[in-house]
Amino acid sequence: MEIAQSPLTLATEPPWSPSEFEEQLRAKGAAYHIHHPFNVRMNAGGCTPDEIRHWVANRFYYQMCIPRKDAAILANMPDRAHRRLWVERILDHDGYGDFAGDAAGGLEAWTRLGEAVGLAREALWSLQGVAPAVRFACDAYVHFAATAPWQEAVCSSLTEMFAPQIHKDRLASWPVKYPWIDAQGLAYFRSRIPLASRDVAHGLQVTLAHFTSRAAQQRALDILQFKLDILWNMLDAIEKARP
Ligand code: AHQ
Repeated sequence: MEIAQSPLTLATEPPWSPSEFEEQLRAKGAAYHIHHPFNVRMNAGGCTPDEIRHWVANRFYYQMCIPRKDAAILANMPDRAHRRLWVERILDHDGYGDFAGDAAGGLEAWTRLGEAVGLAREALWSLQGVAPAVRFACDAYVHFAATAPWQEAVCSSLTEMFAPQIHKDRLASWPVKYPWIDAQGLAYFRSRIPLASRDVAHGLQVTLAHFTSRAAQQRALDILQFKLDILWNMLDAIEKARP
């Protein structure tokens, strides 16, 4: 990842205050995939049923990668207090307890989304039709999470600062634009709104505390851009490979 400004300049500049740093991180929302032409068209009702199924099937690979990515970060976390918070993310996706109802986890909720758009469980879990560039982007995210310092991997999850809005958009538009989709299938999007806010509170606390020099703060912005590029690239690939 290229540092956006010359290292010499950054080395002499004073760090941003925590609130300025957070403001800079949040300004990166301008590159969030909510603005990607495919997402804009999907939210406006411009996707065919086949394109919706294609998006759900491709995004399932990302969803499958999330708990693996989080487990890789957990393994690198030396501090029990952070692990006690981070482990929740894995359970959110893989489920917990008797794995019934909401305890079944996000991968089950996404499977219900698949069934609601006309994708059988077997077809979704077969990962057939996942575009090579989607796999590549998701695998790059898992690899980064497993090999980067845990604080940098935590920082990369902060694209979720912008996620509540994208979920709210879907909950507002899909029932109107895609009435053929059983609204029960949208439960995953609804479940993520409070979870994203909970995750971001922890992720921001780690990020604001860890990246304290101006050069380190620029590194954090570059990490966030890397993850934004992963999400944007996924929609590029999904749009290009669409049925
Ligand atoms: O459903 C999503 C999710 O569980 C996560 C975890 C988080 C991370 O650790 O990187 N990011 C994320 C995201 C989810 N949904 C995406 C969407 O558009 O539905 C957004 C994505 C994110 O903003 O990073």
